[in-house]
Amino acid sequence: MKKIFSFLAAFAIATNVAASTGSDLLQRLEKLQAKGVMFGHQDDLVYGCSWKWDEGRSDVLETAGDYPAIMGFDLGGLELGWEKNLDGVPFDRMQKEIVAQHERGGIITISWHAYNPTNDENSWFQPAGNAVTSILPGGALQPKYDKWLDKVVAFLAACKDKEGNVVPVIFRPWHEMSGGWFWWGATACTSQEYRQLFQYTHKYMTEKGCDNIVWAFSPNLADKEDVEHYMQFYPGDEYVDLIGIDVYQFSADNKVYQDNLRRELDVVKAVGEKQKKLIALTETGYQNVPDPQWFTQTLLPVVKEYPISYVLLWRNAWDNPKENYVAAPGKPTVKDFKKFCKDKKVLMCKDIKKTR
Ligand code: BMA
Repeated sequence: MKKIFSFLAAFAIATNVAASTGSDLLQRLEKLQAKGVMFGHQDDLVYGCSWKWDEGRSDVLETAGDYPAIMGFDLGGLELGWEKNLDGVPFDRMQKEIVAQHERGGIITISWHAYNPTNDENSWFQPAGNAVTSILPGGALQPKYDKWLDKVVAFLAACKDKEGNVVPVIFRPWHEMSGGWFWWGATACTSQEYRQLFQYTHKYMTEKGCDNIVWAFSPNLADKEDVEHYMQFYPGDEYVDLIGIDVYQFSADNKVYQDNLRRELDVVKAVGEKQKKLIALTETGYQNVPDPQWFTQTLLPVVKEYPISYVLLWRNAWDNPKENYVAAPGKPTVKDFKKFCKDKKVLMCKDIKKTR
């Protein structure tokens, strides 16, 4: 009898562990992709346009009636041993919300605006010299990079649900590399060095036991996007599970934004089909959304044309009134945003929780 019990217990543990792997999440994402486009919002649970750190609040919940299916968080500052990230979000709170989102049936994506390893300045600081090669094997700061990765591994490993399973996440390191603004971007290192950085990160974290990750690769809007340009930084099929693109609207001309989106998503879709990867609009938005019908008239029509897994809108920043990307109580976009979230094709948290 005792033997049977221990066998059953071992089986239960094995199935629980399996339920939190990256490949399980990937399978779930594939099922969900057939149902619609998941709506995502960065930092949704920790602050909004007019509040910060209150528990249980969300600008999306308060305007559209449900939590986003995808919650985005950022690790920038974790590598330096900070208690709060670059936007003031305490890491222990972030872990709590990652687990809460998982337990309510939602999904998590994590970006990393890592500080510059050569001088601990922010991600946008480009020193003379090459920060990427300095942390790759053979570089003077390589051991420092391993320590950074150890912190990321420990952070993710500590995000456990009630059953003790590590929460699976979509991890999107080294994003927007095709632009020239980050120390890992196109003006700071070669595309080969970039690929090495991504590959090294993947290998190191996998060797350290991180099997809870869906790895995402996401360049940014380019003047002239084509498959060749998009693939320039691609680390390789074995390092990537999901591919995406970050595209923002910068002018009042909605058509320019839609054209940009379509141009990019055409390429992402073609690459996704060829490499057999899920695709997503990994970041988008229009600061302070001046057009009250932007969500249903500008964003939605394009999003509906593509088989994307999710669309992630950037943060309703408490610390920068310009950076408000989704509706919030009192904003002129509330009615339209609610309509967007209720669209049959758009999946919110309650729409996905049963698809495991
Ligand atoms: C950027 C901006 C910054 C922010 C960073 C990390 O795109 O929103 O203000 O610090 O993301 O969230």
